[in-house]
Formats: sequence, C-alpha cells, structure tokens
Amino acid sequence: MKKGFVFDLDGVITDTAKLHYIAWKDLAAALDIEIDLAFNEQLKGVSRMESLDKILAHGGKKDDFSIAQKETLAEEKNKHYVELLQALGPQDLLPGFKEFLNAAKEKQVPCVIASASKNAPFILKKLEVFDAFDAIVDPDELTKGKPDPEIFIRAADTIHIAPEEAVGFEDAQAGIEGIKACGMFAVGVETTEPLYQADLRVKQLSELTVDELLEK
Ligand code: G16
Ligand code: MG
Repeated sequence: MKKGFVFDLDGVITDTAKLHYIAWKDLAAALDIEIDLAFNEQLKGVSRMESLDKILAHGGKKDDFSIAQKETLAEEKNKHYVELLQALGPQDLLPGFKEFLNAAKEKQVPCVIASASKNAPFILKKLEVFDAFDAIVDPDELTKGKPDPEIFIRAADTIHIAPEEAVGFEDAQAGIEGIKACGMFAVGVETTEPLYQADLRVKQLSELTVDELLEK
C-alpha cells in the first residue's frame, strides 16, 4: 500500500525539454558548438551546470573556461530559458496529468516535486498547479544529482513517509535509477527512448489510476 507520490517536473508534468534545448542550442552556437535533439536527450534531468559541462565536452572545450566564466554562461542560458517560460500556461500540462493530480488530491494523497530545476516553483505557478503540491525539494540543498537517490529520499522525507511507501514518476533514465536505488516504486513516463528498470511504463498518466498505484 503506497502513501505518497513523488513527481519529476520536466517530461512528467510539462515538456520544458524543448525550451531548455532552444536556450542551450543558442548558447552552444555562440561558442561554436553544435548540438542536436539526440544530444539533448542526455541533458534530461541533469542539472544546469552539469548540462553545460556536457555541452562543452561535446564541443571539445571542456577545459577552455574558468568556473566563473561557466557560471556566467549558465546564467545567460537561464535568462533566455526564463524568457521562453513566460508563455507557459495550463495548456502546457502533459495529457492526463491534471486529472491524475486532481484524483490524488481528492484521496488526500500527498504529492511532492523532485526536480533538478531551480525554476520549478516558477514553472508550477505558470501551469497553475503550484498549490496542489505539499512540498518541492530544493535542488540547491542536494549534494548529488540524479541518478543518486538523494532527491527522492528527501522528497519522501518531506511528506514523512519511507521511500518504499512512495511512487515516483520520471521520464529520464537517471531518474528511474534514482527512484529504484532507494526502493521506491518507479513509473516511467516514456517519450522517446525506452526506460529500463521502471516497474511500470506508460506514455502518459491517463493510462493510470490513483487507486491502482496506491495498491502497489
Ligand atoms: C530539468 C531538466 C534538465 C535541466 C534541469 C535543471 O530536470 O530536465 O534538462 O537541466 O531541470 O533546470 P534549471 O536550469 O531550470 O535549474 P527535471 O528533473 O525536472 O527533469
Ligand atoms: Mg524529467
């Protein structure tokens, strides 16, 4: 019997990956680095600074910038990304998510956000679902990114349940690995690539009911 739900944001609640991609592609182009959609898959669920490191390594420029310069580049990308987020609204919720969230709230199942994004509170407000969540794990307080289970352990902790009592929803392989590493039940929301190790795999949350997950 499960007692709480832990949601990733990008790829589970809304598809901001395409906006991250636009902002990273522009920044990379200014540095003479080309990235494509296949490469963008590697950035899903990965923190801002780690994403920048991957892009620089991809362009053979891993050691060309100081930490301060990299921070400036990451800030530039984020400024562009936040501009792109301005147009976001409830119409950008992924199919089935709102219905699933409403059903969870009706049954008083606590819901937490476990996203690598520092923009998560802003995005949730734009999507008009911020108030439905009991907590948002602050990525600034974490020592390790996904696939480490830290963010998922922290998420369960904020709603006072054990990881084994929670269901985690993820669209990235690194996220699924983090969920499984702490004994949580993993629902993989598959967009393009297949997700390995997930206990259940769906294309969208409308394929699931709250009741069937609580019984897992
Ligand atoms: C999301 C995205 C990643 C992004 C990360 C950090 O993770 O999938 O591509 O790099 O957040 O975002 P920000 O730059 O806004 O802090 P998640 O965990 O929601 O899938
Ligand atoms: Mg994600």
